[in-house]
This record gives sequence, structure tokens and C-alpha cells, in this order.
Amino acid sequence: MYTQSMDTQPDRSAPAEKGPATVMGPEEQRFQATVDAEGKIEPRDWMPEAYRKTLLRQISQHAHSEIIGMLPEGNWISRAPSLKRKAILIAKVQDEAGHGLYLYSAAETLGQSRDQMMAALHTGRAKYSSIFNYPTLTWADVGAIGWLVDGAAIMNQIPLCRCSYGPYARAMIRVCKEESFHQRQGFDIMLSLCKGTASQKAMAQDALDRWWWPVLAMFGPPDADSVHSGQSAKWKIKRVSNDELRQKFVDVTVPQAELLGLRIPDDHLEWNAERNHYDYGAIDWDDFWRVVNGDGPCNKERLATRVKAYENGQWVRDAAVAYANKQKARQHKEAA
Ligand code: BYC
Repeated sequence: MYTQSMDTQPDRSAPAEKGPATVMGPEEQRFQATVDAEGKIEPRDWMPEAYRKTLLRQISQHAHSEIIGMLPEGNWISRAPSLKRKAILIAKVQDEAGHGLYLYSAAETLGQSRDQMMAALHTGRAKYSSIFNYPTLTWADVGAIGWLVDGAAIMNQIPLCRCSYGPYARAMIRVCKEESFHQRQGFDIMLSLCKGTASQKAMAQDALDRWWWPVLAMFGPPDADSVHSGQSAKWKIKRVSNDELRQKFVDVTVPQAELLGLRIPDDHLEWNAERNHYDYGAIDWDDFWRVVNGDGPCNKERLATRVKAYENGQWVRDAAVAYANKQKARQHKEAA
């Protein structure tokens, strides 16, 4: 079982940036020197506009993923099989909301308001992780999400704790601690099912069969097709490439599936002693892009649920603003 202490090599970064070299001005040279020396860039520091935009894109997508990510598991709160499982699941889903809030706050330091980000999500302009557009058909899916999706999230997010942008890096430290607990609770559900009756074990296998390939795709396109990796590696936003993270995930997860007594649904999965890694079969990238571009099994449902929740919560935001205005007016009156 891995935790946040997982080893990540700082210099095994994504492919080098393609395209012509540009001449840096003195401000950019200072900025790049700070990044190269493993310093942190803070909101008031000078930064290239493209760095700000890249971070805003990634952090807001990440925040949206956390908030949308509450929905597939949230569906199971009322149907959890015991009081203990229900309490744990409620806490986990609340954690995801918290992650979204840390991340929206980090993104706001780059100059975009929460309302602008919400509008981008609700009108379908903003992306969120492909993985949350698949349905949760049985209780085992809640286990599979914790074990595999949160497991993949930790793999991707540990290197982000050392991202060059201070607010994002600091937010990720707390997020990773919580994700580690999420991964363990998912594995624990899978373990209980696998130690249970034949039909419970079959339910766990069915969930693994359905989640395995979407989880591998969740790490993003192959390095050769990853448009942002080169520049993000140079800026030390991205420390480990999509393919390297995917490989680490496969290597760590195969023994866990063996411990559960489950079969990973890949006929090409095989230990390669020469590479010291597992080889695995081809990912269906057409399916991935279909889902990313809005045509997955649950895209429309997820977005509609989010928009409805936002609209239903309008009175809470209105009440909070009215209360803040009332407090401000009272303070003015007292000061006068
Ligand atoms: N889904 O050049 P690339 C969670 C897009 S939350 C959708 O490799 P980059 C959890 C990518 O955005 C998990 N789109 O991009 C929550 C780009 O499109 P744009 C979320 C994807 O940014 C609740 C294009 O493909 N984690 O774990 O260098 C419960 C080209 O890709 C996906 C994060 O957000 C995808 N899977 O690398 C449980 C982590 N993959 O923007 C769990 C932070 C790629 O040009 N984000 N695309 O239109 C990252 O680390 C990076 O943004 C990515 C992509 C590795 C995801």
C-alpha cells in the first residue's frame, strides 16, 4: 500500500518542450532562475502570462474535478450497507468538497473569480476529469473509486506538492493526506467484498472490470500527444509525465489486485523483467476523447446535477451576503 511518502524522482520529467527557443527578458530570467532553484512563485511575484494561464487552467480543472467527483459517490450515501460505511462515505465526500474549495482559492490568487470559474464549468467551457463521467452501478463501485480513482489521484498529486506555484503546492499537501485515507477506505471496501460471498466477490470483480481502463486513461494522453507537458515540466508545475505516472500506478496496483484475488481485465498485462515494470495493453484513446469532449455515459447528468445544486444554493449565497452587509453596516454605525 502506498502513501504520500511515495518516492518521486524530481528529474524524470516530461518530454522536452518543442518549438523555437525565445529570448527571455530580465524579469523572466529571474522567474526561471527561482523555478530552477526550486524556489516558490507567490501570487504577487512577476510571472509570465502563459504560466499564469497554464496554472489557472490546471487548478480550475482540478477544482471542478473535485466538486463533480462528489457526485458518483454521493449517489451511494443513502444506500451504504451499514451505518459505519455511511459515516465514512459522508466524510469522504465532504473532503472532496473541501479539496475543491482549497483549489478554487488557489486559482483565485491568479486573478479569476469563483463566479467566472463556476460559469465556465456550468456552461461546459471548462474541463473536469474524464473519470467522473462513468456511472456507479453497485456498492462495489464506491470501493473501486476509492481504491483506483483516489489511488490514481494520489499518484498524480504527490508530485504537485512540489509544484513551483506556492498556493497550489501548499493546497496539495493537505489534499494528498486526505486522499491517502480515501484510497485506504476504498481498498477496505474491496477487501470486505472479496472476503465475502461469491456474489460479493463477483460484484468487486465487475467494478474492477469497468473502472480499470478509464482509470488508466485518467492520467491523460500519452506523452507524445500531451500538448502541455513540455512547458509545464520546464516551469516545474508537472514533475512526472502522464505515461510515467500511469506506469507507476500499474506497478503498484497489480499486487494489490492479487492480494484481493481479483483479475485485472487486461490479457496483455505481464511482468517485464528487463524493464522492471509491468507491460499492459492498449488504452482506447478514442473513448477517452469522446468522454473528455462531452459524450461519455454521464456527462450531461453530472453537469445538470451541478447546475441544479448551484441554483438551489442561491438562497444560501444571498443570505451570506445579506448577513455580511448587515454586519458591515453595524460596524460603521458603532464606529460613527
Ligand atoms: N480528463 O497536455 P495534457 C480526483 C486534457 S480529481 C479530462 O497532458 P496537462 C478525485 C487536458 O486538460 C482528479 N481532460 O494536459 C476527486 C488538456 O486539455 P486542455 C483530477 C483531460 O494539463 C474526487 C488535454 O487533455 N486531477 O482525483 O499537462 C474523488 C491535453 O492533456 C484529462 C487533477 O486535475 C482527463 N483525465 O495534463 C476522487 C490533477 N487528462 O486543458 C478523486 C491536476 C488530460 O488543453 N491536473 N486532459 O483543454 C493534472 O495533473 C494535469 O492537468 C493532467 C493533464 C495530468 C490531468
